[in-house]
Amino acid sequence: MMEAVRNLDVSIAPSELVALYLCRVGKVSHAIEAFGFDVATELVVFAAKQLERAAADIGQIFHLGGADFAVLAHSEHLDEVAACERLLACETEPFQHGGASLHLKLRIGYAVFPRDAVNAEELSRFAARALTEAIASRTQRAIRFKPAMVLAAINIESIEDTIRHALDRDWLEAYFQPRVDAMTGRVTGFEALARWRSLVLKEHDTLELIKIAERSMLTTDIDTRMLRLSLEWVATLTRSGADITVAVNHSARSLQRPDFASRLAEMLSELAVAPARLQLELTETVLIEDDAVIAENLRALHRQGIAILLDDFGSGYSSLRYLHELPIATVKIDKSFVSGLPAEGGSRLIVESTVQLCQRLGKHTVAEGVETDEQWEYLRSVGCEEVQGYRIARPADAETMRDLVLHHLHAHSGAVVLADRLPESAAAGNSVNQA
Ligand code: G
Ligand code: MN
Repeated sequence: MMEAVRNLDVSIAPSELVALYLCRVGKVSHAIEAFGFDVATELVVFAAKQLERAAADIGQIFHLGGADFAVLAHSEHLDEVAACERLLACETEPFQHGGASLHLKLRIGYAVFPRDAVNAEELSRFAARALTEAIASRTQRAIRFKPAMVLAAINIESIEDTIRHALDRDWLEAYFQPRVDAMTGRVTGFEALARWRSLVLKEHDTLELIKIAERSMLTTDIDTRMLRLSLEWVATLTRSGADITVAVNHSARSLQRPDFASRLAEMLSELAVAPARLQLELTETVLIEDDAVIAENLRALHRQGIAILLDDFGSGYSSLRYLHELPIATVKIDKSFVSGLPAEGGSRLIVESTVQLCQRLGKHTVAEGVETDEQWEYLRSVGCEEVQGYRIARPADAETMRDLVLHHLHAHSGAVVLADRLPESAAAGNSVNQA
């Protein structure tokens, strides 16, 4: 029978060409659940025999434990693709048990010395990394290691550390970007956007960082920090007489905390900010989590008078049922639909039907990523109530945006009107087309 794992402590001569194939037999846990441990063990033994036969003219085979096997091939003339095919061919013969037959499901990750790895230790680590990819893949059953796989893995951990470090040092900054009434240019609210002072983090795409932070619950810390910065900002401006609101992005993770709404209420009273000054932006993923705690938190926020904006609408799995059932005041149409306006027929169709749907559901619509006059005018003509984007104002740091607000503040009404930013036709008093 094959050797055990400790013998896989391979020594490689520098001149050699060595391939290490790690092979996982799938469906073993399925077999345990369906037939019990004994049958699952039989399945593994069956797979071992099949693999041993297939590996005979490829190299040495080892059982690594559980459902994992390794084939080590020392050869000058190695065809890795053919070797994988031969191993995968074991799937054709089914495992028989009491009249039921089960086809093996194999996944292979492999790496080659010296092209992929510089020593034996790297070779086994990198092959294992490739196996993880193969197990996750829907389309490929055998995957060769690529350097990008470890780069991604290393980065994720060091990025998590960097985010923690940056939070500890107050390197998270809130930028603000206004949304305005599409007709009048009156500021309807600001969106708070996270920006990092850390040079390393600046290199990374914000969305990518949030995804990484989401894996480790760091998003809740980021959300809380952004919330505080935003409320402090809005409190200062409110004291100067500005009638404004601020919308803070929140991840599903934050909304999953049962005490979320009560902690939020505490922060509002601590900073003396009226709940109506705060809005929360949530992405569709928050809704598709279909989580009772999230739904309850959303209702509690609604009762407190905090409006919910649904972000990036249309970019993911828009669930119309939740849009209808949950207290969502405003829908933000994703900028990917705005960028093609007004020329692109598909975008027009989506934007117009979203606006109509929202009107019938009694919700406001905001278009994000508005960069041109044409986009703005088109959106206005189809009844989209608010616009946000570079055309109106780029996101800016707290101080810059505060100055802009104070500059455009109507002292007696508290309204902030960016009339000087309206498209020419609107500023000249041309009124809306009938949609
Ligand atoms: O997903 P969300 O809507 O929160 O994304 C906001 C992001 O979009 C921010 O990073 C912001 O800087 C960016 N953004 C804001 N306005 C525009 C715009 O007009 N065009 C583009 N391309 N990006 C924008
Ligand atoms: Mn947003």
